[in-house]
Amino acid sequence: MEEHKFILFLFLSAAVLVAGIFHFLYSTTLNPPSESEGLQNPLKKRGFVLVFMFIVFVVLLFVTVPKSPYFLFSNETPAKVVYVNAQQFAYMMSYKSIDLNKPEIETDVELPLNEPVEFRVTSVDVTHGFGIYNSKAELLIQTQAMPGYVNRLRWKFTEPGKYNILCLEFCGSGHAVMRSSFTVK
Ligand SMILES: [Cu+2]
Repeated sequence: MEEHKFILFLFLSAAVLVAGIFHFLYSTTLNPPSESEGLQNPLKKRGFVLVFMFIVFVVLLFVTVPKSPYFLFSNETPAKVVYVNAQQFAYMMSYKSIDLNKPEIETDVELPLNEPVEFRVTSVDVTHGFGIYNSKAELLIQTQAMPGYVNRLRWKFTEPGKYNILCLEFCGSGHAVMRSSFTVK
């Protein structure tokens, strides 16, 4: 919850900042500086705004990138690995790498509680999404399922129960019904 509030605060701050920048640019456009001032230093104020925006951007980058899912549990060994092949309009899941010629699909995937698990997600046709939702229908983590790439997604489930997987990329006529689930025990 705390993190949600922090993210909301971050978004609101960014919105206020952007509004302020727009207001500044708008007001300077309405009231251009006198000619002599303009000739002496035509871009000084806007240059300052650009530098300021660049600094804000770099600071936000440094604050948010370490929190991105790519580094989640990167120094831990996953207790279980699940291979996921997305395909219009379903997910194949297995504890072993999936051989498309004779796939061995797990119909009831079970994952351990409070231990890091890893999903290795790819697609066999078009780009799909792979979003994991808890029992309250809150999105916990997500990645894309892309043909030709394997995206690794690590997570530690702290509540037992059923989790739903939904596609988050519009992938065709059956997109809305593309879903799966697994259990955490
Ligand atoms: Cu889809």
